[in-house]
Amino acid sequence: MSQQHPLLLGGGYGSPYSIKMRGVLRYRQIPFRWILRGSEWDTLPDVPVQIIPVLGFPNEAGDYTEAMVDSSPQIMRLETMFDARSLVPTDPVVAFIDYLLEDYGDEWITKPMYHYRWYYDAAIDKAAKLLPLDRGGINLPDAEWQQMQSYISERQIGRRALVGSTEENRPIIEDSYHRLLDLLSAHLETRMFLLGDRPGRGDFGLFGQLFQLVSWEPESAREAIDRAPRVRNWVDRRDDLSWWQTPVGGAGWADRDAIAETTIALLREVGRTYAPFMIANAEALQSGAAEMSCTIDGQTYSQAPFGYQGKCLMWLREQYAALSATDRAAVDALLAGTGCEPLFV
Ligand SMILES: N[C@@H](CCC(=O)N[C@@H](CS)C(=O)NCC(=O)O)C(=O)O
Repeated sequence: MSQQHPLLLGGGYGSPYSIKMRGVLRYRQIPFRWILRGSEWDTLPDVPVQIIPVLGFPNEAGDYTEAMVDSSPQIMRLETMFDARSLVPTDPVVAFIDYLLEDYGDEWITKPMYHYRWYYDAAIDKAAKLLPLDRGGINLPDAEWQQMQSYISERQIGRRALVGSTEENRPIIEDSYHRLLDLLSAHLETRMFLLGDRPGRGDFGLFGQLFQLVSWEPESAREAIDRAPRVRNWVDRRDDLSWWQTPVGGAGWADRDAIAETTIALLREVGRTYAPFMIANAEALQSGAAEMSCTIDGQTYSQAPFGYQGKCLMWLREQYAALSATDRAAVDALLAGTGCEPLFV
C-alpha cells in the first residue's frame, strides 16, 4: 500500500466510533481525510455492513478500492501498517488489560451513550435536528430535513430497547455512567492516560463514547460538568492528541506491577457491569433465548441478546488463551477481586 495517499475515514459527527477513530488517526499522526459518510463527497468503496466508521485504503494509483468497518479491527490493522505512536502496550499483560478497557468502552459505555441520546426530550430534539445534516448536507431543503428528523428519531427511539435502554434498565445504565465519571475523575487527579504516559486502545474506546456523553448529549453533559469537569477536559484533549509527545519506541507504558490503583478501580467497574452483561449475553446467544438477563449492582438487567457482543467476548477469550501461561497468571492476578474473572473461566 502506498503512503503517498491519505487514508479515508467515513463517519459522522454524532457517531462515537467515528470520533474514536478520528482521534486515533490524529493521535497517531497518520495522514487521512475525514468524509461525512453518505454525503456527496463519500467515495468510499462498499462494505458488507452499513455501519460507520468506514476506513478506506488507497492502492498505488490512489484509488480507494478497499474498505473495512469496526473500530477495534481498524485499530489493529493500522498497527500492522504504521509503527510510530502505537496504541498497543509492549507488555502483553498490559496490552490485554488495555484491550479489555477498550471493549468495556465500546460495548458497555455505548449503552449510556445511546440512552442519553434517545431518552431525554432535549437530546432527542438535538440529535433529530443535527444528525440528518451530516448525511443530507448542510443545504438540505427544509421539507426533506423535517422528514428525516421524524424518520431518524422514530427509528432510533424504536431501537432503544435493542441496546438495553428501557425504563427497567435505566437506573443501572445511568448509575454506571455516573460511577464512570467519578472513577475517571479520581484517576485524572494524578494521571493523563489509563496505562502510563501515552494513550492506549482503552483511552480511545472510552473517549469515543464519552465525547458524545460529556459534550453532545444535553443531560449527560450537564451531569459531567457538575460532577466531573476533569473528564470533560480529558475528552477535549483526546479529540486531537497529535500534540502529545509520546515517549519513543515502546517506552511510556505502565509496568504490569505498577498499574494505577485508579485504573484497577475502573476494572472493578468493568467487572460490575460489562462482565455480567457479556457473559449472560453470550449464554443467551448460545441457547437461543429471546432475552438475556443478569444481575448488575443487585438489580436485574435484561435485553434481547446482541450478536456482535457475543463475538467480542469470543475475541477477548481468544486473546486471553493466546497469552503465555505466565502472562495469563499475571492477568489473573490483576483481575482478581474485580469481578472480571468469570469472563475467562
Ligand atoms: N462495532 C462497531 C460499531 C459501529 C456502529 O455501531 N456504528 C453505528 C453508529 S455509531 C452505525 O453505523 N449504525 C448504523 C447507522 O447509523 O445506520 C465499531 O466498533 O465501529
